[in-house]
Order: sequence, then structure tokens, then C-alpha cells
Amino acid sequence: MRAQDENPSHLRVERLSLPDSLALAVGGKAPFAALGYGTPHGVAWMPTVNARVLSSHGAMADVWHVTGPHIESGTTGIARWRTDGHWLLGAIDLDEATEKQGLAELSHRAYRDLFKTLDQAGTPHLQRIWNYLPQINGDGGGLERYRQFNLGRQEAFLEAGRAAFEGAPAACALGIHQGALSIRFLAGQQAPLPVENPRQVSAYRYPETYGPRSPTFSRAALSDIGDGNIALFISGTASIVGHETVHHGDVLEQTRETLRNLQAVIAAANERGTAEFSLAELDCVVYVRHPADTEAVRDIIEGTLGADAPMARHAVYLEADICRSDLLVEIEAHTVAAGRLRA
Ligand code: 3EB
Repeated sequence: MRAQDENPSHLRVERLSLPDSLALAVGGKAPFAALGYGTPHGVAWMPTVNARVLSSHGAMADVWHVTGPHIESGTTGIARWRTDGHWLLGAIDLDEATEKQGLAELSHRAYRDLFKTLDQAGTPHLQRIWNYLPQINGDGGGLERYRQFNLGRQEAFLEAGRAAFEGAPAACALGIHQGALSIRFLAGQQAPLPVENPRQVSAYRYPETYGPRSPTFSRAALSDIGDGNIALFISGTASIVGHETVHHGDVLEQTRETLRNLQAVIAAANERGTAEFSLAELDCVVYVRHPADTEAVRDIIEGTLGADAPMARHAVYLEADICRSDLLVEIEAHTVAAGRLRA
């Protein structure tokens, strides 16, 4: 069920609906976005992620009803979580100001507790991760903070015996101006099917010029969510071809390139099963580095897809830094379609 939310101070956009399960939502009280848990009684917001809502104009709020009877919640180390036994949603918020460790160590710790959570809850497989890092492009003592994060993240994956290369989960990593290191995650009982983008070098194979340890994510993931439906989670997607940023300083061309990349990921996903995903149907979040670029980015999206395309109409625009300082825009998305995955 969809209902237009006219009130920007209550922007709430569902990120995912899983039958008889939990909802993960982004939105919340303007001017900040939140990722939240859906419960049978509505959405109990988790601590907000400090990304400013740039535009709620036209954004849709999905009204989501959860019917799962056995919801359990708890804390494992620094990870808070909630599960219905099939799916698990988790959150980690680490305030670096009160921690003695650097970002690489903190990221390592965060992911260690994340994996401990999954093991204990019986939902071992990560489907999708959202990472929000304060000052992502800042210098962390000789190494950019995003690169430090990559160090700790990959280390934790390897230590936990998790796929850090082929088979890594879908993810995004955005920069926030202030606040805690915030990680949100969705896990389930079955491993999703990873999808790569033939136009791009897999991020886990980026050369060392982008940091001593590569980012740990697949371009997309396909999950069978039951009831004959497949969810497609598309990782943060930007103006990268091969492994290089293209269209330096040109937000219009970067947006066009990003849409081409999304198109390519969707085509690759459609090869993996019978579900037919399309760009125009995606639910997406558009992260814009410079708030003044918002309307230009929107013009490209509307011009490419048509202003009436669900993706264009439902898009939520958030202010965020992108993990490479030369990237001006990034889009992440999900959608659900009927179908089966190929064995
Ligand atoms: C890129 O394609 C852009 O580090 O988890 C996109 C999605 C990006 C996820 C991550 C980073 C991440 O490399 C940046």
C-alpha cells in the first residue's frame, strides 16, 4: 500500500518489505533521515542517521503492516537487533569521541559484533548493509577515513570466515557531517545471490591505489523473500567505469553515468532468474554531496526516466558525502518482483 506523505516533517519511505516480517525504513523527522525497524505496531524509529533530507518533494511513504507473531530483540556487544526468526535487522552506533580506538579498529569491532549477532540469532547471511561514516573523506592520520574503514571491515570479514570478495553482501558507505559511525544491516537464513556490474571492476578487486584493503561489497544482491518474490538490493552506485571515477566535477554527467551503471546492474540481475526488474520501478535514495546540485540531479533522473516513473517520483534525496572525494552523487536502490532465482 502506498500513500503520499505530504508532510515533509514526516517523510517516511519504506526501504524493504518482507512478507510476514520486518520492515526497514528510511525517513523520519526532517531534516534528518533515519533508518528504522518496522514492528507490528508501526515503525519504532532507531536513532537517526545524520543525513539531511534535501528533498521530500514527491517522495512516497509506504505504509507497511507487519504480522510476524514472534519478534525478538536484543543486544550483542555493540550491536542492537530485532528478528522474527527468519530475518534480522540490526544497528550499530559508535560515537568515536568516547572511544579510544581509531576508525579501522572501531570498524573491525563493529563488524565483529555484527557477525556475532548473526551467528547467535540463526540468521547467518547478510543481505544488505548501510554504512554511515562521519567525515568519510577526512584524513585519519595519513590514511583517508574511508580507507581506514575498509581496513577494519575487510579484516572482520576475513576473521569471521565470511566472503570478503565474491559473495560479499550489497552495501553502501556514505559520509555524514557529524554523529556516530552508524551501521544498519539486514540478514536472513539464506545466502543472497551476488550480482556484479560488467561495466565496473568489482569493488573487492579495486587496485591498491584506492586503499590498502578493498571495499567489501557486491554491486547487488538477489534474495528470495518467499511468496514467489525476489528482492533486488542494489549497492551504492556512482559514476565509476572500470575502477575510475569519470566526469570529474560534472554532476549532470555523473548522474547520467550512475543511471547507466544501475541499468547494467539490473540487466545482470535479470540474467540470474525469472524476475524482471527495471530501472523505472526502483525505490531509491539519491545521495547528493552538494545540496545545491539537488535539482540538477533530479532533472537528469526525471529526464531519463520520465517524471512519472515510480523511481523518479519516489526518490528520496539526502545530503551525504560520497566515499571518493571526486564523486558528487550516488544512488542506492531496492525493489521486489515476482520470480525465481536460477539454480
Ligand atoms: C563505488 O562504487 C562507490 O564501501 O560499502 C558504493 C557502495 C561505494 C558501497 C562500500 C562504496 C561502498 O566504489 C562507493
